[in-house]
Amino acid sequence: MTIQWYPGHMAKAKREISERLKIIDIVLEIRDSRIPRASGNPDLAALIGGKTRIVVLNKADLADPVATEGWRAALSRDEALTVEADSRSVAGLRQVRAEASAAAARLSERLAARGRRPRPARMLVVGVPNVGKSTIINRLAQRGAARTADRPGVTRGQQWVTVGKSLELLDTPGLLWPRFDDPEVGIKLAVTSAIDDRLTDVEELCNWLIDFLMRRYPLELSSYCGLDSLPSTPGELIDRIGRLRGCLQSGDRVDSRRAAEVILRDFRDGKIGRISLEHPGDLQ
Ligand SMILES: Nc1nc2c(ncn2[C@@H]2O[C@H](COP(=O)(O)OP(=O)(O)OP(=O)(O)O)[C@@H](O)[C@H]2O)c(=O)[nH]1
Ligand SMILES: [Mg+2]
Repeated sequence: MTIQWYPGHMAKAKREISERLKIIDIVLEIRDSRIPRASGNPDLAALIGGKTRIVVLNKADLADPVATEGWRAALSRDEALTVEADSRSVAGLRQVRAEASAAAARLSERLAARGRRPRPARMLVVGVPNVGKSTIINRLAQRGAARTADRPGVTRGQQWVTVGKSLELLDTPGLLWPRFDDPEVGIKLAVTSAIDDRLTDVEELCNWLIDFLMRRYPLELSSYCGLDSLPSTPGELIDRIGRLRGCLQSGDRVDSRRAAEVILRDFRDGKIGRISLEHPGDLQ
């Protein structure tokens, strides 16, 4: 998961995805519901061209449901059919499965209308690191239950798994590089664990997160730290939380690095609440 996106890596990932796309009909683009913009890819639409694209807002269980519904509506209107998912459960992927099957059915109707031989639609899963690509592939494929034979003639040795009657899933995901047009994108990806903590400054991430929560989710933040009123700066609040959680070093001082790690972990586990770091209205 530790990936530094140098231009060379990006070019390679782009080539790999373009290569795989040649035989693909449907692209399942996985985004993180907490950051639907930052976890999107600026070049994907152009790479996909006229193929069917379905955007999945995954980890919806961790995001603010009002924001997610707003994103779902906005993205469905402006970009591509968008559904939300919680891929930890079968039920959480029901909508994804239904839309993918519907897209496959439309493809076979189109083939039939053109007098072509019907065949299963082929789907590829793509997304930024750690967004849930493998979890979704395993769940859609019900791994082990319905694996199709390797078909080197068509796919040069790639593994396909069947999903329903008329859909096949390529069982290796395509890794997307993030957007680079906005410096906050990197911070948001790191806060939601799409970038390894060893490559970032956890104290800076925590400061950014607490500052955001103080402005946008003060009630959730108050109840998380058990305080009726919040101090005026992120630094003071992190200090308070560090003290409450026993993140202390010699001289009874708060170990700010440990405090940052605890706070980030709690956020990622959903313990601060269902929080979205991007809201559809923010862009207007
Ligand atoms: N809460 C929650 N966690 C999820 C969801 N989907 C996946 N996860 C968790 O997110 C982590 C990453 O999931 P993966 O499926 O490995 O993600 P990936 O995109 O394949 O990651 P890479 O292969 O590293 O790029 C795992 O700990 C999953 O259990 C979801 O809908 N909700
Ligand atoms: Mg994976």
